[in-house]
Amino acid sequence: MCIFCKIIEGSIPCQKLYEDEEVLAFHDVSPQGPVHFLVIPKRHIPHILEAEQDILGNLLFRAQKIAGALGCAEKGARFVINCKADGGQTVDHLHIHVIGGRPLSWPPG
Ligand code: DGP
Repeated sequence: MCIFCKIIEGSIPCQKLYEDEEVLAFHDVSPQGPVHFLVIPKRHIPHILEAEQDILGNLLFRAQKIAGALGCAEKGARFVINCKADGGQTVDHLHIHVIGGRPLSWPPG
């Protein structure tokens, strides 16, 4: 079982921000800014490449709502989905990163 599935089942703790039938959001264990949380599907979908339209919409909509609730509406934030090796994905369970609370540089290295 992957690490995010263990978080979903509760065997690994997380700082939960939001949960419904399909989606879980929690703070990243290694924050890259004052705000850094992850939004994941409860169903194990390894990469964005396998995800269907409805769940992608739900994840992104929830990321948007939580970012606003955490104070990112005025100055914005970075919404990122890493995919496989070239994308820098280290946990093979689809997740959206939302990083905010400070200015971020572009492009990534
Ligand atoms: P990525 O490189 O896109 O696959 O990012 C994976 C992220 O997951 C990384 O920012 C750290 C985070 N992460 C890994 N393990 C855990 C964990 O056990 N708990 C939490 N809250 N975050 C984790």
